[in-house]
Amino acid sequence: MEQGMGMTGEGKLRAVIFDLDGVIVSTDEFHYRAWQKLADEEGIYFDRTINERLRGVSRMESLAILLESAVRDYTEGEKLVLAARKNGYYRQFLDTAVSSADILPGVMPFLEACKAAGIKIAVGSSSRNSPTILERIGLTDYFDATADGNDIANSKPHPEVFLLAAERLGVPPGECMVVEDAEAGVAAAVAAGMKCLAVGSAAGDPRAALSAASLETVRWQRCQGLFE
Ligand code: B16
Ligand code: MG
Repeated sequence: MEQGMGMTGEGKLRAVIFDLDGVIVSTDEFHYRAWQKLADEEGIYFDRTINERLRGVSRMESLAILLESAVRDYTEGEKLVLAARKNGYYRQFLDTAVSSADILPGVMPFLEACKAAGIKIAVGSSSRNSPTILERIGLTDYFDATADGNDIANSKPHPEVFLLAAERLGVPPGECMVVEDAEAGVAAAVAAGMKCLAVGSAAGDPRAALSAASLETVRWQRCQGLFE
């Protein structure tokens, strides 16, 4: 069940910015498997609990978290090689295992309802693989704007990717809502001056204006209510 905090907003809801991995598509599982494979090969302890800290943060920052459990130091050059290896494993999953069947439950009806209501939609993702993922799931050109890891200098929890998405939509931050599955993403949304709907792993985050297990149980009208 969705739970709201009844926060008062500054304007109308005019745009929704969606995180990609873990919100629109279940690629978060493939990130996990790729990091786990790398960690196993390197003899570094890694598990799903540590993996939760990687949600929404950049590739190199994710590697730094993984290397906290390493028994030796890695040079900057070695780190770049490890990150490239992990990305290679991840891209194998993208190329062979990801399709529109991996779009998460409730996503397409929610997106369609936003479009029908005249609410603009964008993607705001830390991932540099975002264009490939959108192509794999058949949603290239579906959104009014996209901003991703290729466009920004600062990854979530910095607000840059959401502010850029809002700018590309031409909508002020106070009239945008972000949908996120990561702690870092909820923090980024709040730092951008946007309300946040937390789903999946982030559901229940006290900084979010609304939480739900998935988009399946949320109607956009409920989100609009946060802005009235
Ligand atoms: P890449 P999001 C994030 O995407 C993932 O949640 C995070 O696990 C990943 O490390 C990051 O993208 C960078 O991804 O290695 O593909 O550039 O959740 O912001 O859509
Ligand atoms: Mg995510």
